[in-house]
Amino acid sequence: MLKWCSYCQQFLGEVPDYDNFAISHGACPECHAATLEHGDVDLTRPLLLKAVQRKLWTAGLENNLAAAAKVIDDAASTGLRPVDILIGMLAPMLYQVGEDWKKGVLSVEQEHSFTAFCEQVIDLVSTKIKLSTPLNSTSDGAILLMNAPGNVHTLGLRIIALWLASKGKVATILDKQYDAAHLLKRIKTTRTKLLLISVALPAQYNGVNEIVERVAELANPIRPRVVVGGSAVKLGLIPPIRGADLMADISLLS
Ligand code: B12
Ligand SMILES: [Zn+2]
Repeated sequence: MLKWCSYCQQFLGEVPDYDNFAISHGACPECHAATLEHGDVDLTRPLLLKAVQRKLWTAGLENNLAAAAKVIDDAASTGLRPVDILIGMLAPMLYQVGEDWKKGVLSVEQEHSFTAFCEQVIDLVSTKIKLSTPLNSTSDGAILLMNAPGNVHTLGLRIIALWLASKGKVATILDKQYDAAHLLKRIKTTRTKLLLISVALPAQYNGVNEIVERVAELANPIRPRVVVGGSAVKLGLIPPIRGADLMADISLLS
């Protein structure tokens, strides 16, 4: 489920079940403290979140980018962060599209059209985030993001890079397949501290395992932390990988 703060409307992360994309409400630590103090509860907030989600879904089905831009702008004017809309609404919509496509509710063309729409929404939000990222943002050391060998699902990587950017962390997406030798060289030259690998299908497990084994051969100060996520992890389809942490939700990283 998708947990949002009912008060300031920040996306707080996902909670099990990870294949249920209903919005659940909670309070972030700041708002929790404030509600204990003042005791006031604003029930209009959860309603607003659901309306944003519904309008965005309709815009996606109609491939209406202008409508999506308006939904995002209107939501932003009430305090919703565009990046939270991506990670807490758009990403789960893509999951829903996958389910609907599997059940035959959506055709392959509709699935492709929705995916292309999401690419454009990410482009849109990407410009907004670049505008609003503080200039003095710092990075904890290089972060590299890559797909598991053979994984062609690219939207997740883009959303994660934007989410990290919103936290002032610069992450580079390796957009072509690197062989292990190139990857290790890149890790050394960029002093990578964190390697994030995205795996969509269980069949991509072996390729990830091989990469993790090679990274594990690096000496300690050079060796980055390796975190593996993606839909195969979220849905519990792959076993643990020695030398890497499996993480269902990127917001667990902070
Ligand atoms: C769009 C899509 C495609 C597009 C991709 C286009 C593109 N440019 O990305 C295309 C048509 C190319 C495609 C192809 C295939 N797809 Co596809 N696809 C999808 C769909 C509908 C959406 C994917 C997506 O973008 N999701 C949204 C993103 C944001 O989610 P995400 O990648 O999981 O990332 C989030 C988290 O997992 C996490 N995360 C991701 N990576 C990482 C990494 C780390 C370190 C961490 C911490 C977190 C993290 O953060 C992200 C933000 O929340 C999914 C449905 C689904 N359940 O996701 C199916 C889906 C993933 N595809 C599926 C399949 C079967 C395929 C194909 C094999 C064949 C097919 N029939 O379409 C091929 C082969 C792909 C391959 N070799 O990798 C299946 C996988 C089934 C399974 N569990 O094994 C799914 C689940 C559809 C389904 N319901 O059956 N696909
Ligand atoms: Zn809050």
